[in-house]
Amino acid sequence: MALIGHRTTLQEHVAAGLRDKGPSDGLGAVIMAIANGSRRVQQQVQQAALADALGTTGETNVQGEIVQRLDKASSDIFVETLSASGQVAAIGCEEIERPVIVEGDAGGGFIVLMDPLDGSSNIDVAVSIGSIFGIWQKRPGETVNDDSLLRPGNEQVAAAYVVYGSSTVLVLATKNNVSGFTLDSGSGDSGSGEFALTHPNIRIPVECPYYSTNEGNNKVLDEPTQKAIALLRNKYSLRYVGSLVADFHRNLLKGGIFAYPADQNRKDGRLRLMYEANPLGYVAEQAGGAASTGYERIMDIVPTQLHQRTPLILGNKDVVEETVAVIKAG
Ligand code: P6P
Repeated sequence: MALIGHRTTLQEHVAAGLRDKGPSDGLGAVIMAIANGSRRVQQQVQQAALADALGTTGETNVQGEIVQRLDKASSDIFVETLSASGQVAAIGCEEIERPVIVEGDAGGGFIVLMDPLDGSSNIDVAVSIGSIFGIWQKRPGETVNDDSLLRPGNEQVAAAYVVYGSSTVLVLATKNNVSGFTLDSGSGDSGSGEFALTHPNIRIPVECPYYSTNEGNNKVLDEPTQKAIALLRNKYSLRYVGSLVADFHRNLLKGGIFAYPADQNRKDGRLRLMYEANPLGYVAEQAGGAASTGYERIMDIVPTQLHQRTPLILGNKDVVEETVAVIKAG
């Protein structure tokens, strides 16, 4: 039996929440395109896990092909669903070097930057992975080109991520609202295939039990950053699965801070500004949290390259601010 029962669906939430929002009217279609794509990606992620079991026969081409295919397959799925929405003018994607410009009148008023499958290397150890989306509104009358995608995060109109874990949860952030929807995939035909509202009005908790960072990098951090991480280590419990969406989702719901600072080997940090830090920074801020490079607000960065990287300190606002203060103090 479908588990939806009386729960609000994503479709209903979007229809009610975005109705008569003027230029955002098409935003609902963009969000549903993300939802429809993530339903298909979730199925592929499950199959990949099964294929990986087959892969234990040592046929690395199956496992390698599946994972490689899965990154590209996820990208293809979301490019397809977003383009078909009729509301997207251009798409930037971690898997695609150049922006996808949706030609002709098929293109709409929105620009989407995405990491279609972040952390796919974790599939073969069954660790949660995710998809991340930042959504901007095309400038009025603009004919989009590659530079149209280089917008600061503070101009986003919405952001979303999907975590493919013990359940599949789509978290949607619009102005002053962050809500989570769980996919009722069921088994076989039993699931409704709908995303049901399970986490209404998410606010990142004031308490901060967790910090998430790769402690293996500590030796290559500069001294001020080492000092900041030491303070986190002394105060909080370490929770780090090495999958950005999973680490962020736990911290968003339970309270916590995620830190991937720059280091000697990664002068600009490891994570990507446009389709990781900006969207998750938007979600964090709309839920009462914060996102910083350690020196400035992530969403104030004026991007120069589609795939540029950034240090990222993300989560509970007070703890982000304390951490930034220690780094800045030198
Ligand atoms: P490290 C996954 O490959 C990823 O891009 C993020 O999801 C994750 O937060 C980070 O890299 C983990 O990096 O260096 O700790 O393995």
